[in-house]
Amino acid sequence: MNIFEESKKYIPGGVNSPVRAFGSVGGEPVFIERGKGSKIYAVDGKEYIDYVCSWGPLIHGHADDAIISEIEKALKNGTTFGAPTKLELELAKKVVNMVPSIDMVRMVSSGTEAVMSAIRLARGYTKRDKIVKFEGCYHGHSDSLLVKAGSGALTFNQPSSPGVPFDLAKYTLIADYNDLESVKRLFLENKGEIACIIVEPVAGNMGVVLPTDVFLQGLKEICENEGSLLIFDEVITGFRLSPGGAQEYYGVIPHLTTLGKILGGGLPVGAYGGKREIMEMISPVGPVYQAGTLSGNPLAMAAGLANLKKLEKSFYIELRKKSEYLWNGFRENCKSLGIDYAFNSIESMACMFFCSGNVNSFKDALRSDTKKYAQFFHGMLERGINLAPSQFEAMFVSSAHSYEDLDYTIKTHYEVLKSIK
Ligand code: KE4
Repeated sequence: MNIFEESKKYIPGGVNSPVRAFGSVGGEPVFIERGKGSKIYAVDGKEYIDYVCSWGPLIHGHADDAIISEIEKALKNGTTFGAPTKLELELAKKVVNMVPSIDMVRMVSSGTEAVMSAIRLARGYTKRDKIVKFEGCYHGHSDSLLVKAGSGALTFNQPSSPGVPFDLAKYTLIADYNDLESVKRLFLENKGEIACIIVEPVAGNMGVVLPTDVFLQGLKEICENEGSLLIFDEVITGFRLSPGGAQEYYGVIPHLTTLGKILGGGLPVGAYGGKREIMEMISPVGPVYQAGTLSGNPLAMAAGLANLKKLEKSFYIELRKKSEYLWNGFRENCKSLGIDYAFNSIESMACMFFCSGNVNSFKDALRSDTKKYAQFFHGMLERGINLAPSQFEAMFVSSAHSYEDLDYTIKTHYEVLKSIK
């Protein structure tokens, strides 16, 4: 019996997060033994150039020396105390210093926990229950965010998973990404009842979809006019697009921001933060409750600090050069093969959709031929390139990717596209 078969006996689907099971691309997942730099190595020793980067955290690549040594240093003092430490203060100060919207920040242990807490805070602060999210955006698996647009006949939206109470789902309103009119309609229909809008400022869970020039600022203005809070879910874009994430990149400052992934340098960390007046509603200062046994634990704080300390402006200039080199290589390949697949990229994150035309919305993204993507995915994997096992994800470049890696990837991208044309 192979590892995957055995894992399926003890772990649902053999994985601890569904997307890893290769459900949407078919085949069996590769079990990884170790990683270093831009590479990961399977249990059978096979080497892959990795563009999943653990779904975003590893902007410096796998087992970065500086991050490992800071974790080792912290480890010698113990793993967790359940009491405040200086490391938490240092990382909090670093986040406040880097992220424009954040005066105060609370550490948690995942992006889901950060979003769940930020939603509760927005509801507590505004004394309103309804929230607005966008179809195609993913914000982790807390109940209020596992909601999908109800079919026409239904008055209310529906849970997108069993186990989410129908009565809870009706407080989650669904708008269309990049469509301000769809948001305005919801505010008209739910006057004075909406606590917040939560949005991925660059969508990374429907593939990569960029905001239009007016979208983010438009959301901010709606929230300001309606007394609601704008939450940027920057679990992916935070520290990815610039030191201050998408809000610095686009110059639109939300009321609250959720963070994760890069913040933890590869260890479990999430965070939410924002204006002091709002954050002081959080226990023990204010009445909105939130807590966590391992929140701010020293190992994760040490990893996060080591990660963020290397994120100077010059880092992004270098990373952008490498990323654009790869994205241009992909675009050239499509041109010379006479293929007009949509390709969305921003800085070091991108997605190629297996459909023609532009992809500026979730509806556009759904036009993609996911079977073709599956063929492409396996073609690249066979040739030693690890991409997300789903069309509706992003690929990431890290500072550890060499130009040799990028050249090999561009060459292989051409070969695989040609073979499945
Ligand atoms: P976690 O709870 O998985 O740390 O974060 C949830 C989350 C919140 N917000 C955004 C914008 C996110 O992208 C995520 C999680 N991202 C997915 C991949 N797109 C994680 C991979 C997985 O689910 O295994």
